[in-house]
Amino acid sequence: RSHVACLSSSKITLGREKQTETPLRSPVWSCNEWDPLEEIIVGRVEGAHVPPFTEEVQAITVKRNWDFFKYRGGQPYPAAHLAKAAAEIETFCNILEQEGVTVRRPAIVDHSIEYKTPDFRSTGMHAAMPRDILLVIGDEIIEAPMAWRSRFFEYRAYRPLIKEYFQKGARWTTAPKPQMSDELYDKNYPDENDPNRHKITDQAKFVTTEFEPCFDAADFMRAGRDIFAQRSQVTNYSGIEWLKRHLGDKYNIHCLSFENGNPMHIDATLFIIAPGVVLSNPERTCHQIDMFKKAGWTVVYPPYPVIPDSHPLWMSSKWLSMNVLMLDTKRVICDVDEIPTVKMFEKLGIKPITLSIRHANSLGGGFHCWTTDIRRRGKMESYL
Ligand code: ABU
Repeated sequence: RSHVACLSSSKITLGREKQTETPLRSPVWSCNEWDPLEEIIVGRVEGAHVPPFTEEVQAITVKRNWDFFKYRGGQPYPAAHLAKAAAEIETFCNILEQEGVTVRRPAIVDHSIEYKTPDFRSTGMHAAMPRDILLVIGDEIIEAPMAWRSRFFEYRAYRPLIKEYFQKGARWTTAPKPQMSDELYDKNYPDENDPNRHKITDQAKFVTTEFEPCFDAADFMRAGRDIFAQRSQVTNYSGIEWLKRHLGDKYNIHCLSFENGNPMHIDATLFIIAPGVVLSNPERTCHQIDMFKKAGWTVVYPPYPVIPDSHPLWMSSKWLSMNVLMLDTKRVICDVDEIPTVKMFEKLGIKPITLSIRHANSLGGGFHCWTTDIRRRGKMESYL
């Protein structure tokens, strides 16, 4: 297999004399969003809790949902809604397995427990969106530091899997944990409904400050040695800089910006579906789109989403329609009801495998957010 390039050996020294040479082949290998998918982690609905309504949560939520967060913060999401979401995610897992993908799941943990650090107190949220927290670059799993206090301990749900992958040869890094003290947040940040929000984000002002590095993994879109990042409400410049220095000269981190008053996670804004083919959200103009065009890439503007206003999306925009999962360059998992998007893929010669995870969408993510790649067959290449 092509990821033989990541074969490594570890020398284990036991006491003074004993030395064993153990050849390791990482079970983790994923370089981009489109190589043939072999193994994936799918998030969990079980135990999902509404995060406390802190400034970082308020900054990204629309006013009509504020009462929901104010009254339910720290409590479980509505049970009937969660039951439907759980059934959808089970179906999603079954479809992935039918398509030949090994599916792994995070542990069930209790997100209701209140925790207190020297800097803050909070309850947890969920282990629904592995894409937000785990960034796989080649054979390395990087645990993102996150930026929400309610997500500080989210990594715990993934540790049984990560330890297993580590024991089998994967590299494992935890980015520096932020203190998440008050200095990380702008308490006076204008809310999502402020007509000046676009101008504010254009001036690179976000609810998170540069007090310390923070980032969510979902603010990075991988194309081999080219990785596209955005400064967002949860990813700051020092977080991007940390990743850049950590990965070193072999990788190019391209920092992009968009016309978007509420950036949080790049994968419903810019999505690379094949070598040199990028979906660019038509409502969120990419200021650097010429970079792709000059490099000969095809830029595709996906159609507007059709999800009705009446459907609750507590944590995201409707653009989850373009938050798809590529099984390879010829098969994509996308929403059965997003007919214009389905047709776009058919036109591109990509077979849509469709289902609905609408109730699961309400927790903040589409198929890409609900998963993280563990293994795709392919090589680490440069595309720009
Ligand atoms: N967490 C992905 C959602 C991003 C968005 O709605 O733009």
